[in-house]
Amino acid sequence: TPVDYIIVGAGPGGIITADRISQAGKKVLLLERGGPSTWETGGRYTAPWLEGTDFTKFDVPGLFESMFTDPNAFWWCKDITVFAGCLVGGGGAVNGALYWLPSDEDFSTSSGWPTQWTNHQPYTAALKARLPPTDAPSTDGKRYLEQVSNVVSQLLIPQGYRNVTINDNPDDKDHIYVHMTLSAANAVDQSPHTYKPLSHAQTSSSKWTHMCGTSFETAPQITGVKTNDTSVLNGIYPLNPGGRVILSGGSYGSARILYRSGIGPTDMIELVQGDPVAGPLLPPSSQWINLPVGYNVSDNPSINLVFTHPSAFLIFPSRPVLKNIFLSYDNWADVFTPGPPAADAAQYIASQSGVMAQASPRLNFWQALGATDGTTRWMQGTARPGAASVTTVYPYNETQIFTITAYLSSGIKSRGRLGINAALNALPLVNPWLVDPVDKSTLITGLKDIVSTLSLVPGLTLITPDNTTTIDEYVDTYDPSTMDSNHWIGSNIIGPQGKAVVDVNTKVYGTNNLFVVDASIVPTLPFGNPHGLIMSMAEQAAAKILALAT
Ligand code: 6FA
Ligand code: ABL
Repeated sequence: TPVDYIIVGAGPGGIITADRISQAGKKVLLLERGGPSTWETGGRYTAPWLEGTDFTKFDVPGLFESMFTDPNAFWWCKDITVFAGCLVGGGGAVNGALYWLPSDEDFSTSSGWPTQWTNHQPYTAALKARLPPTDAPSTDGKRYLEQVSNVVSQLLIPQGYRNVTINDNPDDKDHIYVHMTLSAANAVDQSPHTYKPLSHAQTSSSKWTHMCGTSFETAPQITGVKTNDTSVLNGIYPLNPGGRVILSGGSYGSARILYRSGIGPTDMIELVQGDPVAGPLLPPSSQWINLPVGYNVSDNPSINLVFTHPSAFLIFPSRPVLKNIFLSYDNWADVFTPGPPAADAAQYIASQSGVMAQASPRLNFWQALGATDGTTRWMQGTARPGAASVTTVYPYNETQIFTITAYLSSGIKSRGRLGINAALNALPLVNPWLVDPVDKSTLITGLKDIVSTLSLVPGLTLITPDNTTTIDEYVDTYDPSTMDSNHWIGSNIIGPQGKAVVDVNTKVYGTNNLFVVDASIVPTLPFGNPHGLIMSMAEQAAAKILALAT
């Protein structure tokens, strides 16, 4: 049966939008191409040590690093070449859950938002009420595995850094450091799943699994969404008269749906035309809508510094390290299997407290960096025990390594382009990292600042880069594919007609009833990891869409 709204994609953008629109009494269908994730959504995939409990892999924050090491990684979209979550919750179900409420600057006109968006506070307050942040996610209020925090704060304090609770005042962020911050005091509810669109009586027949919104029927007036569902006529889910479609497929996913529907740059639509399945579904070329879908893309460039310190960063101190047998034994490699020591596992299962109640990061910090072109850039640092890779001439002990990831955030000028290839896989076409020379020189300045007080911390050694490589050389030769921060925005940028893809109400230019609400409309990167901003944006977008006359 036809519905008022079809929302395509159940990530942080889609879940919140579906929830708020269904709360307003509209009939909403939420289509998600992936399968379930958390227990509550029907997911059952879990670590052996959690068998018999109600905790899936996607419920337990401490399993985060195993997202990258598990050979059965069904949650990553197989047709997108960068990390993207294809399951209920989208990236929000598989990410590190670092959670920063947006600052006023993040939603300012100087950050590219239309004036009508700058009053974000009521929406951010609604988000905060629904998903309260905490910097002590373990339910017993204690912080675990804090050696990295202690060492890194010794590095930062002499540089003038202060310890604050960032989500109490997101505008105060220069030279601050904060503890690992997640949403919700209950460590299980750390994802946008706490918005439960299905729990509202008004929501009907949401489809959560294995649906794929591919293209629309008859733009500019969309009458339905074509899917791969063979149980409905021609795979088409129809809209009521006056109904609307909202794309929330993520920066890559939503762009691809638009190309497949004849919306975007001609070169991308021509690739669709060449595909034997998708080509015949395109509207005639006279109806294509030429918009800069995939341009204006931004992602934080991130550079890892790896250190050692004689405090052991054993993830599980109660378990002896099997030296010489499996050197990286304690670099999160064992959280999934064999799992934490019995006491830590029991503690988590009984009360969601302890080491497993947090993802790997322990400390975050921010600094404003003046730049030679007059535009201030911000740098975020994230410190965590362990390392994804180490390149060094020094001997080192694997149980004593930790990583600071330095991200360039607000103020970035570099832009790239994303799109599809002939196989219709989505991928970066032009890398967005450090294209602007001042972005690059500013990040280098920031990295040098981080290590400027190294000699003040007894026992602390920078091992990657080592003393055969300067910071400048290290950045110059850094593999761009490992600079990816997974924070893609901008492919369906909001803004004025002629320059942007969506208008002030998130409606796609040239269409009557097609909207986009996900990371792709965000014009510039916020100061921190983006899903807090994306969720506040979805709160605001839902209100704007509902306020539009049909
Ligand atoms: N952001 C943070 O704020 N903090 C973090 O710690 C953090 N960590 C990570 C991280 O560790 C990884 C590995 C990744 C990949 C991202 C991280 N991020 C973090 C970024 C954050 O997760 C993303 O910015 C955020 O999830 C973007 O939200 P969106 O709603 O814009 O998009 P998603 O990709 O999350 O969701 C799209 C959904 O649509 C997916 O469920 C997908 O399966 C579905 N979909 C796509 N195409 C579809 C189609 N054709 N039909 C039906 N469904 C479709
Ligand atoms: C984020 O916002 C980033 O998108 C992730 O890349 C980051 O996690 C999390 N937050 C946590 O800070 C890192 C992992 O810690 C690494 O082990 C992994 O190699 C990397 O993501 C892959 O991008």
